[in-house]
Amino acid sequence: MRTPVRLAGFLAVLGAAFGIALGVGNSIGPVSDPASAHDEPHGASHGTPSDGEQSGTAAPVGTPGGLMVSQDGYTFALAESTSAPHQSAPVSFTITGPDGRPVTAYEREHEKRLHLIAVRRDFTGFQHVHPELGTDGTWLARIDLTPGDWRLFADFTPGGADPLTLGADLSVAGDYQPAAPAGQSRTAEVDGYTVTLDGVLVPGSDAKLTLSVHKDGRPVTDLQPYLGAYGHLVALREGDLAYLHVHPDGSPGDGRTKPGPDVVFYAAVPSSGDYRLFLDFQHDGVVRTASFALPTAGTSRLEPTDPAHPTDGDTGTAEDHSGH
Ligand SMILES: [Cu+2]
Repeated sequence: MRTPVRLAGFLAVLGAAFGIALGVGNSIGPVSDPASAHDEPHGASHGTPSDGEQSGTAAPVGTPGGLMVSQDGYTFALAESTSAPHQSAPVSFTITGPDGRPVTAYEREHEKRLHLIAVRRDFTGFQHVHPELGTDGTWLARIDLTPGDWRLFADFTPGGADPLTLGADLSVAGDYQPAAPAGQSRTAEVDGYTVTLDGVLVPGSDAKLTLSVHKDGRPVTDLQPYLGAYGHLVALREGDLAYLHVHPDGSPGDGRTKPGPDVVFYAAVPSSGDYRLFLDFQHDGVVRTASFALPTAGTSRLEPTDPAHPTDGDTGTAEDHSGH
């Protein structure tokens, strides 16, 4: 029996059980009850139409989120497509609906009506903010913008409609040097915290990713819930910034999920390639972001930089890491 198939089947069951299959497509309606939203993360809402039939090798159905500025009649309309570099720069936009008017009714997902992710295209900037909604449907966000090409992702669920992630470009004036590719990076240092990532991304399958938070060499066991979870993970595909919002396995207060040091996610990336991952976590009242670079199993130019994950393995390497 081929391990990847068995593993994929196992994870598919997990994904079905916890609703964590991340993925693509928007076939299933929104989770409208905020109290249950964390127990039914976006897998329920972003799952593929054929979750139950998906094999370990099948590519997810549909188009990943964030690649389009307009989809299903909804359009992410930035007031300005250029900006000066600025700390806490005001960025305003609307989401227009099928009737052409700004949407004013949203479902809450993870305690917020809209999640705005701003990423500089060379991955040197990442912010996850929650803009203010005006009564006329105009959103106002504050983002620290450095010169360069930015991609903004609006992750939201219009009232009575399916969840969407739309993407729009924002050019920030000024000279800049694009950062070189990161190489594989499974350890992040932020504000004295060390966060490690264990797991292997397998295209089209739920892959278990374990993020482990330490501070001063000790495991952090009192992570605080942030937006109803001990961590929020965004994965972006290098090359086109396809957007995947990944959610943790388990939520605070469910009787089985510990507040660290490990936070477990299941992520199904849509293709082979290199991915950047950004983890938001909260401790001592501060939300911090740890960033990682990770190729899919056995495929990437990034992989040789990490001898612990040799390039000659096929997807069978998933077995080596899935048991952690
Ligand atoms: Cu958010």
